Amino acid sequence: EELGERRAKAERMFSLMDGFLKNDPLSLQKDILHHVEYTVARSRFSFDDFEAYQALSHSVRDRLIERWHDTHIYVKRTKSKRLYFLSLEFLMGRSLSNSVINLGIQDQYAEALSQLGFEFEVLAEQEGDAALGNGGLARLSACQMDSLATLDYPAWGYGLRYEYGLFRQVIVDGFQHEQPDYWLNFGNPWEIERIHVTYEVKFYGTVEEVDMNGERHKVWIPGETVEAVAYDNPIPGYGTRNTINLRLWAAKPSNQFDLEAYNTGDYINSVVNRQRAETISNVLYPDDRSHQGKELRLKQQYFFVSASLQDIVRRFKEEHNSFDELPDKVALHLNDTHPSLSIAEIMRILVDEEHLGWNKAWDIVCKIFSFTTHTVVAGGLEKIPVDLLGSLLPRHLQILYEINFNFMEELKKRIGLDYNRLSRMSIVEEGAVKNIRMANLAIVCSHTVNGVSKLHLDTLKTRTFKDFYELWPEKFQYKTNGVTQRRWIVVSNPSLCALISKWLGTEAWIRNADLLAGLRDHVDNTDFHQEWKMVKKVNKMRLAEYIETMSGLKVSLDAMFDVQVKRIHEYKRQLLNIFGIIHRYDCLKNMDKNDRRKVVPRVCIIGGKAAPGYEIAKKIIKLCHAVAEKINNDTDIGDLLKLVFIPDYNVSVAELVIPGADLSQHLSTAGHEASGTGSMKFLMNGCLLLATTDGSTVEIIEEIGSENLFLFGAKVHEVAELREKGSTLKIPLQFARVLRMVRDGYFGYEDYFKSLCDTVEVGNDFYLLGHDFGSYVEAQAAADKAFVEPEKWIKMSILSVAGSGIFSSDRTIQEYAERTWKIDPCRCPL
Ligand code: F58
Repeated sequence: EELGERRAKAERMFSLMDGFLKNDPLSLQKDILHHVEYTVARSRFSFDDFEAYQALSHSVRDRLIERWHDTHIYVKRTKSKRLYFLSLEFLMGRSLSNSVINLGIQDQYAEALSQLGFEFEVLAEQEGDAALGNGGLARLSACQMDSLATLDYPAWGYGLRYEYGLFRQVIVDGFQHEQPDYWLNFGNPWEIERIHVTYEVKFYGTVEEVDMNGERHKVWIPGETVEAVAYDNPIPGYGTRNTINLRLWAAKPSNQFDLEAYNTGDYINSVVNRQRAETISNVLYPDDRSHQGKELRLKQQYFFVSASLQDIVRRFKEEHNSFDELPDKVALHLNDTHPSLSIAEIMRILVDEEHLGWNKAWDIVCKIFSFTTHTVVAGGLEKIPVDLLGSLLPRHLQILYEINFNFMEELKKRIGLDYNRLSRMSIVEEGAVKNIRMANLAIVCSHTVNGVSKLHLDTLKTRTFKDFYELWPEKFQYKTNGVTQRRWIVVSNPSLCALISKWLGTEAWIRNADLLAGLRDHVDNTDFHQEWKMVKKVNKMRLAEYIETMSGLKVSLDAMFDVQVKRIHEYKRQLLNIFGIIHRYDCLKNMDKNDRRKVVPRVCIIGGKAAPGYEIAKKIIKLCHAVAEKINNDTDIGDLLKLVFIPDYNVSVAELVIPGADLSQHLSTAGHEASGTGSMKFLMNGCLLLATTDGSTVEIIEEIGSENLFLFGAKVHEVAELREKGSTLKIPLQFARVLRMVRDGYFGYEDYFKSLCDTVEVGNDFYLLGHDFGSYVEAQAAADKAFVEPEKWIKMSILSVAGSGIFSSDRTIQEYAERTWKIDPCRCPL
């Protein structure tokens, strides 16, 4: 009887639903107008571009939700093993164009809008960036989510919904200033607030032992409770119905009242205190190096970990009866050490709440975690002071001590009483301040430890994690990073996308980037060359217009557009670039008219943010402006050399800058960039690279051949020895001359630049700018030479794109899925 009633109800619901939403232009128009009137609450007869964008994105969101529901139901029904990708940072950028393209309805939307008197591209510009991350690591997470969805993997991302994303960079008089990025000001149509998906997250308090059914159990009596609310962000795959979820947590005051405060009449204070809870997810830490020892940061980490694991365990228990099945059904990935508290938290859940024995719980936990590190230097690894951790998470500290005790016992059996090594490998660092070493924890518990490039894995094995590699060589792997061609070609470079599809005779490369290799067949075709050249020109025009609107500077399209965009960091050596530009300027000034005619004109473009507390990085930005001021106003030089700093570099700016670049620079001192992903985006856009043999460049060379890029600088194996030589190292005269110009105030601000100059002075030049300068200038000269042979340049450019297929994040994700997570695709049927 009950079944009959349920069936009748279901039939009625289906009859009320008009199937799926329709995607023909007329239906899209109706939907957009519906949202103008009822969601945005404007009159359908009068709405502006921003309101049109809002209505448009709501109509896209409706379509995402349909697929997202279907995917979720399907994965649940098939009981597939799921991957949970835990990351404190996701740099998603804009969503509109990407979603519409992945849904495969961009043409229909463009037509629908044009009939309403709007242009899709103009509306897309209305969207702000979701900048919930710092740099490479965070953008990598975003690319990987796109690939997980596209490849039909049953995966969810988990992260934090910061109310303030990465700061906006404003330049005043050449100095960087930071402004808050309150990105939710105008609403966020891409998220779905789940007011009923909430979990309590606890902090502080004490641990007590109690008797339960004749056994002793540890019970954590927390001192503060905060509520985590889920916000879901559908991530559509391309060429598939699969749409996965990125669940971001926001902190809200808990519903548990502080009764005492209320009863004693301290109502106002108690409400104010509750409000403090929200600060946990308020702001992204803007440091791309470390934020060690900060309580709020630790709170963020645990808040995120606790909410995510409660959610994951709840879902698991709904579908399965025994935790023995956990390793077959769940893979947890630690994107860097930031989510490593998950290890202690899941042990706490299994032992304290689910009452599994310690050994059984540990056995399960060691089968579910994998870990990727994005750092090179051991000094950059995350540590948490024991005192801080013990006060915020007393039970977790006990668990960490127990994990470490067991590990140390096992280690002694394996390596004997080598106390130096034992102390290096211990999860607890002894010393004046005791610390928990998060990387050691992650390695001990993970079944796989991943580097992000081939070279990076070598570094991990021989330096950063040498002790661990010798103990567990089988755990260590590398998965070279990748970027999604959907965002970095299809969305951001539509003309190149069309050209590639035309010459390959297929769009299949958008799902299978290996097919880009087919472009090699046309590398000598002059018609192809002509079209290739036109595409670059269109993109350069777009970039030139942007530069002019932003800075008022007119740049010549005949010049080589030479770009370095990334976070500002000493090891990334933007200073080497600026010194190179000063040298070029100096040479030009000393040339006669005839020689000047032979010079290749350049527009040098630099962009990137400096961490707010990173003084030297901020000075590099100022130097760039000071040099630009001098050069750009020198009428004697004219179009032969221009220098532009692009402020507030973010994903959207990257989408504009990268397609317009002729040459891009990747100058890290060898051995310092774990991988680098910017280079891959430039490569895919047919921009030639000028680079050191570092990070993933090693593999780029393998793919395209060293003759198709401009290499320079010390090799990884030479760096240590060069550093030892210190002040006896031979430095080119040109370098000394440029340094002197800056020191002597040729660009002004000599006092301000003094400490910056000191960092590269002979004997103090840790990143070896002086040593590498000579070969850098030669590589630049080689680039100039190639640029004046357009045929040659275009061939190199085509071969760059043709060799970029392996740097698709689809390949990275497939490797992770097969070798690490052991998950299978689960394609939602139409
Ligand atoms: C970057 N790391 C690496 N960290 O520097 C880069 O070589 C690599 O390509 C990329 O990861 C992806 O693997 C990076 O971006 C951060 O931003 C951290 C944020 C949190 C604090 C510590 C640095």
